Amino acid sequence: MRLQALDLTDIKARLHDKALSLGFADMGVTGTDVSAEKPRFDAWLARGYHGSMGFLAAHGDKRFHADKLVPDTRSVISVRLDYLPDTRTHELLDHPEQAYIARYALGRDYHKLMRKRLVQLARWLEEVVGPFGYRAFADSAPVLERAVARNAGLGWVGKHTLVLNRHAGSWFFLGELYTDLELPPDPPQATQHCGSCTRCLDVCPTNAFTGPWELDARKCISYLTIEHDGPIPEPLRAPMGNRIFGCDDCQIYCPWTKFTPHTREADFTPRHQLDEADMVALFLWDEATFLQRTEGMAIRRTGYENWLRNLAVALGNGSPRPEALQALRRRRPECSELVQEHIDWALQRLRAKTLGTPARQ
Ligand code: B12
Ligand code: SF4
Ligand code: SF4
Repeated sequence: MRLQALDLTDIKARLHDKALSLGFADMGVTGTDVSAEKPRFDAWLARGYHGSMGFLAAHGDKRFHADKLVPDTRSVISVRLDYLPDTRTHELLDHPEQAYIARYALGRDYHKLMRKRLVQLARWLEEVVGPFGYRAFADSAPVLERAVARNAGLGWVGKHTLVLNRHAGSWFFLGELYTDLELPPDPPQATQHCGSCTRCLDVCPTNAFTGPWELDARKCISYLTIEHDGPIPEPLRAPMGNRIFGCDDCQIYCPWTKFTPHTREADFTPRHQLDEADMVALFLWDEATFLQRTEGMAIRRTGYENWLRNLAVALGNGSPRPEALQALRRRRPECSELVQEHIDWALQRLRAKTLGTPARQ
């Protein structure tokens, strides 16, 4: 069907309303070309900042041209979905006996929910314009989601590299619909409102930023606790504190996150009180409990061994309370070599704290 430009402007406005009624916080439209990002992206890869995330180095040029990933794509619809539940954030970081899990991961895994919603949006559009080609993505394909969102006018890329805007901060997920419809594009977000602020760079516990807008992912706690298998480099263990899955510090202390509304998605409500969980209790979960309690959640993807590894580090960063020492000693014999090494590191630190001697980092 050939639609007139005027119709498409009207349809886009109705599509925007529909997106909001489906629970998205905002929607914008952009074209297929993000090749302006290629030199920056390639330089980032060349420095090895992606660590073991080989998927970022794969897929050739598909990331920079939407129509190379999905042939015939003419417009990209970009959406954002607020996820911050009504829970504590920075307050928890001062309680080493409690585990800090990134606030995005406390409820249902967002990937499926986002894609399902995007397909609902596409089906609505199909009812209006007739059959058209589309594909829905949310963190599931070689898409430069942040550059796409900025180009679609949803916000600016902050110095912490996340997309944020003045009404919501950055506590939202991004998703896209690639379509073969030629929808009128929105103006890109031209101004960024970070100004002279550098708070995100200053508060990062592991100093993972090499400068504004550039992150060495290998040092980021999110990478270390979720994406990285194997031992956590020793110098980065102490700064991890009680963060056992992901990290939010660069968002928590950003002045724009003062304006973040709490999510309206019931699916993002924290499960099993994981927003305030006791570290020792989590460490004592056996594998069956881990699998059962994390079913349908992003946390499950890190795997049980990495879960225990992360908890061992966080226990070592806590106080030498008897329950922590006992739990570490009790579980040690049944753990893998990798986890045992992290338990030994933790026990050594806790012993040093008991004796008041400096611990090795
Ligand atoms: C790999 C990845 C990670 C890695 C690397 C992060 C990174 N900064 O690259 C790790 C595991 C560390 C990570 C962590 C997190 N992630 Co992540 N991650 C991704 C993923 C899969 C790819 C990102 C990527 O391509 N990185 C490579 C770098 C080089 O690209 P880039 O930062 O996008 O930058 C490009 C452009 O934006 C542009 N650019 C960037 N800055 C600037 C500045 C200027 C001035 C200009 C002109 C251009 C420009 O140039 C770059 C090169 O092309 C995306 C999903 C996706 N497909 O996009 C989610 C994604 C970025 N992650 C997300 C989230 C929520 C997180 C965490 C908050 C999770 C947590 N709480 O633990 C943290 C935040 C850490 C941080 N400060 O980035 C969300 C971000 C949503 C948002 N509001 O922006 C995404 C979009 C997933 C989603 N669908 O919602 N993540
Ligand atoms: S998520 Fe945490 S570790 Fe990663 S860049 Fe942000 S503050 Fe640093
Ligand atoms: S903390 Fe400051 S520099 Fe960082 S993203 Fe927020 S406003 Fe920008």
